[in-house]
Amino acid sequence: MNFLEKLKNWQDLINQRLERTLPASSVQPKVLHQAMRHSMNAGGKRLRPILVLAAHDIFPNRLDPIPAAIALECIHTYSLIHDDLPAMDNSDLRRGVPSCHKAFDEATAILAGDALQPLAFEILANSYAGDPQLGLDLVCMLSQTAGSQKLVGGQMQDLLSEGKDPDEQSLSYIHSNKTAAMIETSLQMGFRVGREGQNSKKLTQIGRAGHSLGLAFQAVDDLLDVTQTTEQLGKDAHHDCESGKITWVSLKGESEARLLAAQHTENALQAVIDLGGDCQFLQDLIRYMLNREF
Ligand code: GRG
Repeated sequence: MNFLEKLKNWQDLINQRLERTLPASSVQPKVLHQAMRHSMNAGGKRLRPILVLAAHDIFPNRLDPIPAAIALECIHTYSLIHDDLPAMDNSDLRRGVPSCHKAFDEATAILAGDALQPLAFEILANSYAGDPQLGLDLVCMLSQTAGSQKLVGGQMQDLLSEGKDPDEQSLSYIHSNKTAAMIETSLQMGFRVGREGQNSKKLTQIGRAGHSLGLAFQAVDDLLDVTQTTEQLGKDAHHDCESGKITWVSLKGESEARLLAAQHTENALQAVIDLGGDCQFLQDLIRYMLNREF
């Protein structure tokens, strides 16, 4: 199977498992479950769950990495729903469809995001109950990454920096915590489920790869915001510059941002190769993420 076929297979697998895991739209309160499903099923790229599967695949074992992958997607999707709210980024479009508060209303969107968070931890606790230490480690990894010093902290600093003169230190903090932390944790959680998961040196090493990949991902995201159309992105294009956000492009310009994306990608690739194991798919995925168009 070539890279694109395997990628598509995994996306389908993740979507099927998400379908089975999310409460049905017919369960009370129906509107809440419809809102959760609206955002979850709107066609995200599923990059973070695929990174979980790719990291598990380096030293695979018989344990199932998909619950860890789905838990990450729940946290990621909640963060997108809340990010789109008028009090935050105020975006009307997400994943090619009206954002959750536009399709429903603000209160429902807040609650849909809220409900996806405990769901992530319930999935981990239930699915890895047979190996309690693994379950606890995964819960710790994901809760730290979703918390006030990573995802939420990065988002706070992003809001605080809006309209201010761009400065490199704030930008690094925002990108490291708002974006790279979730990508780093995706790789670490997938790796933790796998055969070498208790090797702390390798776990740190794959975290390094994830950090570099996350910074590359954000530099590409900043570039796509200025080079692509709203139709191509499935979310509002030119949103960053219009809302006065600091990005690599506003700070350094397009060609420097491109260089940065390539350098971080190279660092991620090297860190992955140094792990040993079968990392071909992950290497292909890292290159694919550099060249993505949406
Ligand atoms: C509300 C706590 C909280 C955090 C919000 C996700 C987020 C943090 C903000 C969205 C804006 C943004 C530029 C975030 C950086 C990470 C990023 C590019 C997210 C979008 O990820 P993709 O492109 O989205 O993987 P899909 O829809 O494909 O899953």
